[in-house]
Amino acid sequence: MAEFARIPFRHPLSLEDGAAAERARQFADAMALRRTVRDFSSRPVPQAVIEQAIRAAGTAPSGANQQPWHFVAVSNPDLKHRIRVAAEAEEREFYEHRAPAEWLQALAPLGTDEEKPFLDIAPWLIAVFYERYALDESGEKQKRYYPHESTGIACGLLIAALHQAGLSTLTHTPSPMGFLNELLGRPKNEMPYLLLVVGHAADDCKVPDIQRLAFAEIADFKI
Ligand code: IYR
Repeated sequence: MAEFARIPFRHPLSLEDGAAAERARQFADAMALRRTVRDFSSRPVPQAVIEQAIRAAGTAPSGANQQPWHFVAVSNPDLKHRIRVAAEAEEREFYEHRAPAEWLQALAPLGTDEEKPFLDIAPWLIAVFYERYALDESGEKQKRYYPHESTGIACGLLIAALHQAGLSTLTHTPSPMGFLNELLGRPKNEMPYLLLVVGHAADDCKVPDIQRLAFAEIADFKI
């Protein structure tokens, strides 16, 4: 394949070092206030907010620029309910049979169980799919490079975009999630990556009293 033409690029911001550090600090401070929530309000969220957040997600870097992701945003109450019923069936299997004791022990402090009322209550569910492979015009499989990493990065941007728009999320991963292909009409070259629950945190929302690792524990500098 021919190489892409090259076009000039300039970062839209040109900051003095001090201003850069200050903006970086402000962003980190804002993200530090993000919490995963399980208690959602049913307060509606305009579709335009979800659209713009997905637009931000779609700017993620991806292997060979293949952009191997697809987002299905669901606000339809019947469809949300069908997702809930299918997710709870998988979760019941998980909690009662599939999960190893060690995994259940790790989850115990979070108090999660197979009941997923938030799938009905939250105004939006965003199902994120990654392409395992693509199909060209002749139906031949085309390889996708780093689809998990690419889609994971896109999800990080999505979560950050929603947080800064005043919304809360829950990164929900019912397993297996194959039912999402069926309910949402996605082809079988796409695998569900996660189900992001999106909305306003409930007024009486509570979150576990957990801490993030100290900075020194997550980073080293070699200068
Ligand atoms: N998918 C299950 C179990 C679960 C797994 C992890 I890892 C969590 O951090 C939380 C829950 C559920 O959603 O309940």
